[in-house]
Amino acid sequence: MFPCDFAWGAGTAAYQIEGGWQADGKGPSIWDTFCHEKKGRVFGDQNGDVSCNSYELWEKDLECIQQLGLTHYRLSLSWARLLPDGTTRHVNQKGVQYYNKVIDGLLACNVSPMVTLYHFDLPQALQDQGGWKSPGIATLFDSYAKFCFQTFGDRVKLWLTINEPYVCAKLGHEDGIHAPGLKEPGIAAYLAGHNMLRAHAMAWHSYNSTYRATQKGAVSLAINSDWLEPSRAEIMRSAIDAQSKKLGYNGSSRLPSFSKEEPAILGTADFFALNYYTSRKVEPGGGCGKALSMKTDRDAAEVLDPSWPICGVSWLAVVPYGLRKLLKYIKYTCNNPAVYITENGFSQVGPLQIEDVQRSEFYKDTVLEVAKAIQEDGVNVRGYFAWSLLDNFEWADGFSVRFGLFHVDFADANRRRRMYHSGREYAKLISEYKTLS
Ligand code: GBH
Repeated sequence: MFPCDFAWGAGTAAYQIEGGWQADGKGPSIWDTFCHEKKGRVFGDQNGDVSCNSYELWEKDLECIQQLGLTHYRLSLSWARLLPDGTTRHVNQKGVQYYNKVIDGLLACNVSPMVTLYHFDLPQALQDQGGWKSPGIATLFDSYAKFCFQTFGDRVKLWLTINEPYVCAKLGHEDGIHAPGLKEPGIAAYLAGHNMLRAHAMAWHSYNSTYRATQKGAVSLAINSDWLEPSRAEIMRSAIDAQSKKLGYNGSSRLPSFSKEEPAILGTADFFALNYYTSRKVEPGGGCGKALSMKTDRDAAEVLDPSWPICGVSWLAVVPYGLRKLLKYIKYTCNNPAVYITENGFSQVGPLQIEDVQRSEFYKDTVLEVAKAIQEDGVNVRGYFAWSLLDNFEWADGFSVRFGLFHVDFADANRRRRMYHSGREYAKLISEYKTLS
């Protein structure tokens, strides 16, 4: 049913789990600043200063990974831990040692790492120079990426450059609810997103020309997508330009154009990395706003189907079948790529529920949908990564929203990890499907 080399994984991100925000020479990131600078941004004014303390308790995470029987583990590197001011002028050797320890630890247990270079945590020093809005960021990211390929690429074979450029651009630069907290609707997110794609493409080309022959890995970027049905054909540039005209914006197109002089962006994904959480019904309309914004440009309204249960956070309607539909859509619109589902999960809020039966059912249902996508629709799915290995710092929701397969006691100095029922269920699914493949 699943190919025998199918990747069974779980994921995390540096800022969400590591803590050690000032340990051993790490530089500050925009999330350190975002949480510390001002009250009212994050639930309970919490922050990731310590979080799961994976910087010190990494061995505990490895035990969790082994208990689940994972074949793969997705982690992200903290740019500012490796390069405190964001540039290769100064390398923090303690940071290099930390990630070497993690990667070697995984490999020693026969677990393959999938490494994300950027999961929302830009070095503050680079934000001070304009961050993702500044064109020069692409070259700086490329240098960081090359440094990582050079340092870890002998052992890491699956790379993701940037996690969810859309989310990072919109929440960080349009809505202001993620770091760097900018609220510049209709303009900054397009610029930031544009530069993220340029940065990704540069890094892919660097890998392709310098490292691929010897390291033999694959590089992509993680795209978050809901399943939207039915969708209405919409060409991004014409939609944005039409709204500019309607609202009397006379500058040049708010959606930057890619230059022919720069490395091509088309073709810079060796596989499709999909983060899928939820679905929406979509209806025309929503573009009648009076001000420039991505919502106005998009001119579509999202509606929840009342039959879809909401779990934990309000945005998460549980729709496992949407994943299968999306996989099929990707197969036909993207020329049948290899697909890794790099994130998928179910959250809990409120009182602790170690026997999380609903989430266990969710994983069972979802993995079945993936099986059907492979078997009945012929989608080339290569792996599935549950989000997340551990309860962690859930960005603006702080520690109030729990996505882990392991419960983490944030009141305990040792941040005790404890497997949820859903962790047991996922481990069971993995071992059963492994015997069938
Ligand atoms: C992922 O994004 C992130 O990659 C991961 O770090 C995170 O822990 C995980 O989701 C769970 O949230 O607050 O109503 O404006 C998934 C895409 C996009 C889903 C933003 C939630 C916020 C909606 N996310 N969205 S709202």
